[in-house]
Amino acid sequence: ETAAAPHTPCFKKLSLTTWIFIALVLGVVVGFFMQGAPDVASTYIKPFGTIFLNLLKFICVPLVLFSIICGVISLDDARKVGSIGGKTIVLYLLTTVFAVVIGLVFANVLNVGAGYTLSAEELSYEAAEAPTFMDTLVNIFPSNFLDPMVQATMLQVIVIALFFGFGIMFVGQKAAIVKDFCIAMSEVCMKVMQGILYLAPLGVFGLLVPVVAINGPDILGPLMWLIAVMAIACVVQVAVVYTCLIKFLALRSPLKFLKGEAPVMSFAFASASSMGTLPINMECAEKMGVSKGVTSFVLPLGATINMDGTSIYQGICAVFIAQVFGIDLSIGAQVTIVLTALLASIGTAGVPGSGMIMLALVLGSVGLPLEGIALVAGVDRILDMLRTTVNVTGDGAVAQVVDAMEKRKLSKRQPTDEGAPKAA
Ligand code: DAS
Repeated sequence: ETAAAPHTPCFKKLSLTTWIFIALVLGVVVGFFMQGAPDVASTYIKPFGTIFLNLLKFICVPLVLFSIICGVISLDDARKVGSIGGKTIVLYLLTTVFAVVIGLVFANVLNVGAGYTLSAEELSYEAAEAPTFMDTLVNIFPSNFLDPMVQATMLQVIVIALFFGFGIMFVGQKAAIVKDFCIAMSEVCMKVMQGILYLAPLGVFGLLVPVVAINGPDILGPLMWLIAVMAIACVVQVAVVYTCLIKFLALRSPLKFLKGEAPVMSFAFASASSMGTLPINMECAEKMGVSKGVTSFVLPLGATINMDGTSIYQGICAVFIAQVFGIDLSIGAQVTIVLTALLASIGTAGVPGSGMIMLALVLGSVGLPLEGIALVAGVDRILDMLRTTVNVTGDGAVAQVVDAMEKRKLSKRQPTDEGAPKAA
């Protein structure tokens, strides 16, 4: 007699995504019914959201520090693989800059958060004078090693991570123990972050209920519009930036690429995890003719440091939060967002929810209130599915370009058959 399979309670079968969606719906419903008692929502429910936000802020510094150090160390292979590495890094940086700019342009042009200002109670945040670009440039560089960690001055934490990452890389073998420590710590921080993200349903519920109870369900309108603007910007990034890359640099068919990349995009959308999608991205790239040498370097590196969708998300959410809090973002501040989102994308882990953690970094860099994360946390999973899809598609597009360039270079070096010297 076959042993009865152990009964798994249905709630254990639900994925984190499902739990977050349940928390989202419950948060809206409970918030709706608590409009008559917003103080109760703020006193007894909001703390659970605050705890979740505090945990995100707590893990942000070590996660950014060690994942950027590891991101830089992984470039060491780029140095070793020579031209493939150089092309890959330049293309990744370029697509990320395009992504942030597209995010900012659409956020401003489509007024992602305008028409809605949070009630006075929510404006606990005093709009600090947005720093000028030059101030930001000077303030990027730390004058102390520990203070940026303690104060979570994220741009300075990133600069420290970049300096130490390159330091470890150039010291080489003598720094092997430091390199191993940083790689281990990056893994530990990612595991801690994943643990924190298991609290996301509770956090989303705790954040959303008081927002809906105090502001009424019409806050949902701007959140739906936020998702729509994000989706539009993501489609533009894929349909314009990646299509141009494939057509004009890889000299290949964009439609053929998108067809071959469809399984990758679907899995990324469902899983919201670049790391989880990496094996499928590598398999599809090879099926589309990309050489193993290129896929085995370009795609793992991309899943680690190339997050174009996340960069779009950072730009759009920063403008959304600024507009909802009635804060004008100067051009200097928006340029700072481009820089920070670019650097943050290197430190964003390819796992669900990591972009929201990095949003704290971007908001902090231009003096925006981190409480704004409470607004977008409720729909973050939907935004994450969109941004992860773009992240992996960008990796796949760059792999096509690097592969095509390498093959063109090789064919120029090897005389063609008719020109080849006759075999002896
Ligand atoms: N979900 C992350 C990824 O896997 C991206 C993010 O959270 O921004 O790429």
